[in-house]
Order: sequence, then C-alpha cells, then structure tokens
Amino acid sequence: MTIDGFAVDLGGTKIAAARVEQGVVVGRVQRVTDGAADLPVQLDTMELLLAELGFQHGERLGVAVAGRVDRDGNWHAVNTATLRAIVAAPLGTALKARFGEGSLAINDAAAAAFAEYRLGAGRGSYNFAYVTVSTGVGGGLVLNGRLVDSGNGLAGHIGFTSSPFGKSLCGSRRMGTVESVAGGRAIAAAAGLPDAKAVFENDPEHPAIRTSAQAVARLIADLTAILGLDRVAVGGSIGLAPGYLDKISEALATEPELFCPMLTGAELGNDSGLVGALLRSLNPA
Ligand code: ADP
Ligand code: BMX
Repeated sequence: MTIDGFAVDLGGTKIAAARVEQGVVVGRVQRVTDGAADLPVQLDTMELLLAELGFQHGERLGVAVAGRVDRDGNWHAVNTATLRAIVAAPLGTALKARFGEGSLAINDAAAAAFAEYRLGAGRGSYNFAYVTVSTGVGGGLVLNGRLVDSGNGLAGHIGFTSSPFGKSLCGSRRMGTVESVAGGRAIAAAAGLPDAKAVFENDPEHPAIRTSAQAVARLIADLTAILGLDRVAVGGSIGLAPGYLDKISEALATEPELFCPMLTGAELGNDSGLVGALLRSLNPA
C-alpha cells in the first residue's frame, strides 16, 4: 500500500499539517493552536496550512485532533480548558464538505498509536500502548493488532485516569487525573512558568518534571496490569524531551518486573499523529 496524501494534527499547543509520500513526511508547516477557536475557525487554519502544502480538494486527508471524535464524526473536547469552543462540533461532515470525500477525523493520540504500531516503535508487539505527554496526556491502544475505539470516541483517553500524585481538578472535571499532574500545562503551573518548554530550558531536573514522569510510570504499570502490554512508546514534545523517558524508566524500575513492558520513545517523533491520521484514512477498520 502506498501511504501518500496529506494530514493535519491539531493539538492543544500547535496545529501541524504535512504532505506525506510513501509514509514519510516530505513537507510540514505549523502554527500555534487557538484554544478559543470554534470549528469554522479551526477549519480555516487547516485550510491555510494545507494550501501552503499544495493540497487540492478531494485529495486523501487524515485529520488528527485533541479531543474525542465519536462514531458520527462529532468532535468534543474532553479537557474543556484546552479547546474551549469544541462542543459536539460536526468535524467529519465539515471536513468532507470543505476538503472532499477523501478525508477522515480521528483522535490525535489514537492516530499516533496506529502509526507507531504499523510503522514505528510498536511493530511486532502484541498489546501496544502509545502515550503522549504534551499539552495534556493522551493515549492510544492497539490490542492484538486492532486500534481500540468506542462509539463515543473516549477509548484510549488514559490521561483521564486517576493518579496517586494528582491533587487538583482537571479540565475534564475529574479530580486528580494523570493529565492534571503530568501534562504540559500541569508542569508549567507547578513551576510557575508560562509553558513546560520553559521549565525544561530553565531546570531539566525540576521536581515538576520528575513528578510528571513518575505519574506516567504508574499509569504504564496500571495499564500493563489491565491489558498485559508488552510494549509502550512515549511521544509528545515532553515525552520526547531529552532525559524525560529516562525518568519514566527509572520510576518504572521500582515496580515489579511483571508490570514493566518494554519502553521506547516514539520512532516517528512528532510526525506520528500526522502519519497515523493519513494511514487511518486509508485503512479505517
Ligand atoms: P500538542 O500538545 O499541541 O500536540 P506538543 O506535543 O508540542 O504539542 O506538546 C506541547 C507541550 O510540550 C507544551 O507544554 C510545550 O511547552 C512543551 N514543549 C514543547 N517543546 C518542548 C521541548 N523542546 N522540551 C520540553 N517541552 C516542550
Ligand atoms: C487530552 C485530550 C485528548 C488528547 C490528549 C493529547 C482534549 C482537548 N484533549 O487528554 O483528547 O488526545 O490530551 O492531546 O480533550 P495534546 O493536545 O496534548 O496533543
């Protein structure tokens, strides 16, 4: 199968678009995400980015977004503090109207999980999880070769499970979630800096970074108990930041071996969501 076409990856911090040839990103553009924008405005930004890459109406397009995408293609922020105007937005229908019938919408971390399973760090695994540590904490599960989904699009939203490190209310309205202690916004808030990138630049050994990695390690051990994971890949700009994966490994090593799957970084780096969205649009089942 040739993996050719276009993709968009809209996260809580950045929106990227890419032209993909044979599964490889050959052109990439990005902007800062407008967390207050509603569906038409988000689509305008996608259209601008895609035009820069030479996209033509009707070409193959996969669109990965933070938030859940239900079976009818409706898009809902789960963390409503991240995408504040995305409430039951008819993304699937709108994509087809604006960009043509060749388009498909999917959660960003689910897309990344699918790409890593097919082309990256998850190849050859049996029960695989992808964890993104980025603006929030997201995930995707590929069990016995199948990407886990659900009618309401919530499946795989592992950042909204409870953490023993969590003490505050999450934008999902749950208390003490993994995301509320380990995501980029949580790291920035704990360190009193504008964003997590600044925390890493100022002090890569900041306790907020260590706590984030410890919370993610606990999450991985819990998921391994539930799903018998044999491999986990970590992505997102925080997940891929130098030293972060080592901190997860260190914390995971305090768990009994049975609960420690093989742990790696995302092989496709920051492109996994883009490649996975396109790949999924070519293999929707
Ligand atoms: P998105 O959440 O939009 O998918 P990212 O994966 O880039 O985007 O994650 C955004 C988070 O990662 C923000 O909290 C940002 O401050 C942080 N970040 C971005 N670049 C870096 C970096 N080089 N090192 C550490 N953190 C980073
Ligand atoms: C949050 C949630 C997920 C998303 C994950 C990673 C929202 C808006 N987002 O858990 O749907 O997959 O973040 O997204 O509800 P990112 O913005 O950190 O890349």
